[in-house]
Amino acid sequence: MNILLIKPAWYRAGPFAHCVNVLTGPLSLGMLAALSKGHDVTIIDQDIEPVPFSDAWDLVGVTTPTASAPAAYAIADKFRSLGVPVVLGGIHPSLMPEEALKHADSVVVGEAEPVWPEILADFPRLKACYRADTLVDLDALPLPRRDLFHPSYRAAAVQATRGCVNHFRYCYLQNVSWKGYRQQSLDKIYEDISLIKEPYLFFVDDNLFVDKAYTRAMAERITPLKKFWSCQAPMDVAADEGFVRVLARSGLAGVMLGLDSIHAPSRRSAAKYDEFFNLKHTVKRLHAHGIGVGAMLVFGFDHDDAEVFAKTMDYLVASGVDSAVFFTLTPYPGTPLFADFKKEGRILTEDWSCYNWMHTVFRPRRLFPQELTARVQAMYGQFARRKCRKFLTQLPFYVRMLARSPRLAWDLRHYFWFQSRASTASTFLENSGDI
Ligand code: B12
Repeated sequence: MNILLIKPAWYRAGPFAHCVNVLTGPLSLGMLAALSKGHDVTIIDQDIEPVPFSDAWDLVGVTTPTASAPAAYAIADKFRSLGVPVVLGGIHPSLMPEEALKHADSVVVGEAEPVWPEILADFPRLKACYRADTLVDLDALPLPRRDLFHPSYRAAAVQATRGCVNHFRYCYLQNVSWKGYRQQSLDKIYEDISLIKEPYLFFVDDNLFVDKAYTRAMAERITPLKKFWSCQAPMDVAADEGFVRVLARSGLAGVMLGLDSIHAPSRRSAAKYDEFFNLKHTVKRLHAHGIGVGAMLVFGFDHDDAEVFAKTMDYLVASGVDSAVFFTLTPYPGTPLFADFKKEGRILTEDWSCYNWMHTVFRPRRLFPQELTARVQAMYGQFARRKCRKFLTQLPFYVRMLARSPRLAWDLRHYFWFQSRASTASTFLENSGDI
């Protein structure tokens, strides 16, 4: 069979329009390709190349989270009008299978691995819905077909674990049957990484730090492979200096810390009860080992008012973080947060393309919707300006980074020197007719 797998575009729009390189290839599609032994598979990332619409394909599979669902549906509709059957999968179709089915011949709910072989066997008589009822054993999976990815990606996506133990009210994972936490054996992850040519890895794990003993053993195991890697991390990642040393030795180059909010009532409302570690101390410890630190902040919780922005900025700048991303709280369908807002009549739009953490899609308690969007986007410019002024205080870290690896320091210069996205963001808001 001639199978086409597609990741719809999202990079080319909004505040990320300036991104010249898509960071990593779509791991889900690499996995589907690996499960399609004996078939001809093509993977297309619409951020990099146009979708080859034609009736020459036997089967099309499209992956999508919520924000690119309308784009995925448009692609699916076009192929179906050409008579090519389409299977939709990924986070959004898994959460909204009935909606997705309006645009597909078949929808996969949950992890693809248990059902994809069945789909290929059933073809052309596909069932409307395939549900993965069993949790995938990560060691039983084939290695993803990264060789089918476009060569322009800057880093390779890797996944050591799946699932999570947290219960954040804005995360989709807590209610789904494939939430269960699983680890890949150290042998398997070593084998996977040893075959990767790129020097940089991005761990896409839902939460790589659920079991720190595992993470430590994994880091020790991959150290000889001499890769550089980054990942998202919780606030307590640097609580144990020995752990940080092992991570740095294994090539950890940067972490994005999921702070969410510096405002305790807001963190509590997200059911984020983790102890809020001193950010300055965390940054200092990570920097001492040459590890860059980014912070991820979310605004729009019910306790957030106009003052939280300035307080957050002061806190961030004082902490010495290298970069930061600022998000508008986004109630994804399938989360308790969405259910609550819906019940309260606070959802402003169900145009999923706006569910990208950049728009305000609900009515905040203590801010106007447009005000929340504008204030969040303004944080980028403010952070860049304040950080520039603080540059000299961070010089020792850059020097250490350079000593650790001149190549790493050069390749990550944009990350560490942080480019302002303010101008792009404001153009985006002007053009988007913000809701
Ligand atoms: C890597 C990543 C990114 C990368 C994507 C790189 C790439 N080339 O794909 C980048 C940084 C670009 C990114 C951006 C964003 N992301 Co993101 N990202 C992730 C992350 C960490 C990993 C995704 C991944 O590769 N997983 C590993 C694969 C194997 O799992 P999977 O994708 O779930 O696929 C499995 C199943 O879903 C299914 N499946 C998937 N696709 C298909 C297709 C078919 C046909 C079939 C049959 C089955 C199937 O089978 C797969 C194997 O079991 C996830 C969290 C996570 N751990 O999953 C968040 C996540 C997907 N991102 C999320 C968000 C919110 C965003 C942003 C909106 C945030 C932002 N403003 O920056 C943007 C917008 C993205 C968009 N397309 O619109 C949310 C999505 C929530 C939602 N309801 O949509 C997630 C789930 C994080 C979270 N917990 O909230 N992201």
